[in-house]
Amino acid sequence: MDRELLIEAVKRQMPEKRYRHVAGVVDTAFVLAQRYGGDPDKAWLAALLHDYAKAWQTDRMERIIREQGLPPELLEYDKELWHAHVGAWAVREELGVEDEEVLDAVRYHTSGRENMTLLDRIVCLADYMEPSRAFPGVERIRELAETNLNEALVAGFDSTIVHLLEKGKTIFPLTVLARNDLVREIR
Ligand code: DGI
Ligand code: FE
Ligand code: FE
Ligand code: FE
Repeated sequence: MDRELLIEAVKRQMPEKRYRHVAGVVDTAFVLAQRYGGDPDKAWLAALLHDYAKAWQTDRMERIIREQGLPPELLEYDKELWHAHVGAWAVREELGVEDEEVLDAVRYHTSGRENMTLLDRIVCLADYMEPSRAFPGVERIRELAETNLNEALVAGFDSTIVHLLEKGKTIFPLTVLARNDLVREIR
């Protein structure tokens, strides 16, 4: 599918405001790919698709998780985690995306995972720091991202984990594994 058609397909899934975030992630991921030696075409595509299912109804996502063999333990954790896995399933199903690296970057963009690929890291970090993001600590993440991909990403996961702790929420195990893994790599 050509780029214009993909963009139109993504726009149809979400309100305009959410698409502005997606466009910010696309630009940021492209810059990060150039800075850190990632594949700019894959970064573009994974970033465009990363929130494909973000605005889908909760019951639709739940049904897909149950019926399409996605990890059932997702249902025991925050609903905010679901769109990443459902999105990876959906872009294969609906848009014919078969590139496993791109699908993984979509699938793990929220939680992270152990042994994140460079593409996983680029998309996840771009999602944290794209220009329209505003949360405590985002400036620090942008600064770190100038020179150190892994340190910036740890700062991102740390901010999410702190936020979840403050709200008394559960933490999906992959997020802890992702963070530990990156901390060990930095040392
Ligand atoms: O989809 P976006 O809003 O662009 O960003 P995202 O997919 O990174 O984040 C979705 C939200 O998921 C984020 O605000 C925090 C929330 N969340 C809930 N439980 C967890 C979690 N995020 C992570 N990484 N780990 C969790 O266990
Ligand atoms: Fe997301
Ligand atoms: Fe994220
Ligand atoms: Fe996002």
